[in-house]
Amino acid sequence: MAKVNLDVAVVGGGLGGLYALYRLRRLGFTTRVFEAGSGVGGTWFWNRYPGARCDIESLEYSYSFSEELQSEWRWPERYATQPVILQYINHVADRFDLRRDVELNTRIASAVYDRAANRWTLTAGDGTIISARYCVMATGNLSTPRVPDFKGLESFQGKWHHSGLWPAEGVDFTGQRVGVIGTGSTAIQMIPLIARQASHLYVFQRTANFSLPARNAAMDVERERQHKADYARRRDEARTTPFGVSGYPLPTQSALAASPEERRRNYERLWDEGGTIGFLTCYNDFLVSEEANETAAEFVREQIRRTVHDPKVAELLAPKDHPIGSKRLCLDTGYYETYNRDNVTLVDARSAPIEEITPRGVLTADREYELDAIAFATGFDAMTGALREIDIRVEGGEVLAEKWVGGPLTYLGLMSAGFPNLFMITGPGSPSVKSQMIVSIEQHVDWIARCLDDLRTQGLARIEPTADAEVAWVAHVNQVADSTLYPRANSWYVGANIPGKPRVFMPYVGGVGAYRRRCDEIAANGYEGFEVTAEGNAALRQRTLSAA
Ligand code: N01
Repeated sequence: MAKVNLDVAVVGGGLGGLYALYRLRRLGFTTRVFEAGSGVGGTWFWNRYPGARCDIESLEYSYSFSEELQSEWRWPERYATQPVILQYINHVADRFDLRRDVELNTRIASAVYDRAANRWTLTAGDGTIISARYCVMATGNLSTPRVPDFKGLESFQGKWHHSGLWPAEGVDFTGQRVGVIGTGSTAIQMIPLIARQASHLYVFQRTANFSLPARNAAMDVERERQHKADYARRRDEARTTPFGVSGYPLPTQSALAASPEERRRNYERLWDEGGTIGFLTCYNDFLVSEEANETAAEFVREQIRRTVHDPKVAELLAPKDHPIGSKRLCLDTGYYETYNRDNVTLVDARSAPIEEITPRGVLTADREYELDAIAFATGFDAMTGALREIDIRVEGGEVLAEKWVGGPLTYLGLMSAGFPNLFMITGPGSPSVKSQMIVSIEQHVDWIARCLDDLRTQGLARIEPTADAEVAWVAHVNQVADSTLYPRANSWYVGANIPGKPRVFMPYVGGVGAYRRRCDEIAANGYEGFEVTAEGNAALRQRTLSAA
């Protein structure tokens, strides 16, 4: 049984874990990454379904930590595909010599903290035991795929796949009758491509989602040149914006203060430009006032009605049960147009729900659909799923999954009280999924790196949030969310897609800029809200940690 001794164990070899390794190794901490997959890439390793691509422009959705990397890497399209992003991540792993400290095919099953020894012991599925002073969970927000508990799935005689565990060799649907279950971001990307291959495609829609056109295109070389020439300023700007994307500052104008003509012109311009962030930041009341929000929602419904020829299908596709943007806004290429094809049928799985999977296909309350293949685009146990799957506990103390039974409790989405030296990258309670993920990943890793460095410099060895600071932060996260329209939607942001999951709004929606400032202030104020202790008899030697 292999035993590994480290300063820092990082769980997860995606964008977060790799950057953590890069930063911590440069600070001289012995660090290793443990990754369940057979390759690096995390989300971009697993989600290989047709049409998978980023919905944030690649010039933004990329690491900023290396000037050479960001200026030299060429993105072929405005929005990179999954294979290109995976290639980029592999390039980063090679370029910064990260692979020698990445253990692939290693799924961490448990992480147990021993207070007396001040060490975490991680156990992998293959029996490897890792002892580390610090543990960084870079396990991702959307890394626990979820296939609904449909009766009869095992009896299905065709092939089925979940988008988040898609076969690396791809799936050929040529000439097949295919069912796609779900109409979230993933389904909206895969449907147009599967429709081109399948003899017939049935889309099982329970809830219609708002989707905006991507207007993807080959990278405009001049635009790329200008963006890169201005990279330093743009990256700085991104860090101060609500969603972590440059060019989209905090909006100041109210939609209700604009005239209907002015609003329409604005929405048309944004629709023609493509992308989601323009809509999300077009007016300061877009995500807080139902009336303001409805002006944009109705504009998008009109575009759907204009695009889809069959008025009944258009009406089914036009979302009416949640404010636009309160669920993840989807981005598509030819999604609504796909419903004009003769070989595509939209099945209303709201009025006639799926009852079971049969050997021949899908049985709804209405009828049976005979299928050769099913693609589950049914989402993930988001934000907490991956952490709850690992048995994280303190010897003789708390178990994280039990502590979070009523919803995740964290301070800043970085740590949870009672679990010393355990960090999360983009954990619940941080902007995470409500931001450009790489901006948030870099911010969390930089914060953790600075914290570990400060601890080491000052002879300290243990940090954990106080229960009071955590309670106050969780209250703040809820209060900010409650002042918006976000909680109105049955989204995975509130865990609504997992039966029995407590309904708690998980990401922090106060904005990337405001959040970063708070994290920096907290560190600068001697890690306010954290308890830090020296090695040895912690209770007697409690000290204040000051930021370097
Ligand atoms: O998952 P989802 P996703 N019967 O949870 C339906 C990110 N992402 O994989 O809404 C019938 O959004 C469910 O219906 P309902 C992005 O953050 C990013 O699409 O629960 N239907 C819904 O339609 C995104 O938000 C990119 O009524 C059932 C769908 O399945 C997140 O991943 C690309 C059902 C699940 O939608 C997750 O998106 C793709 C049932 N029993 C995804 N159970 C980028 O571009 C579930 N559904 C970066």
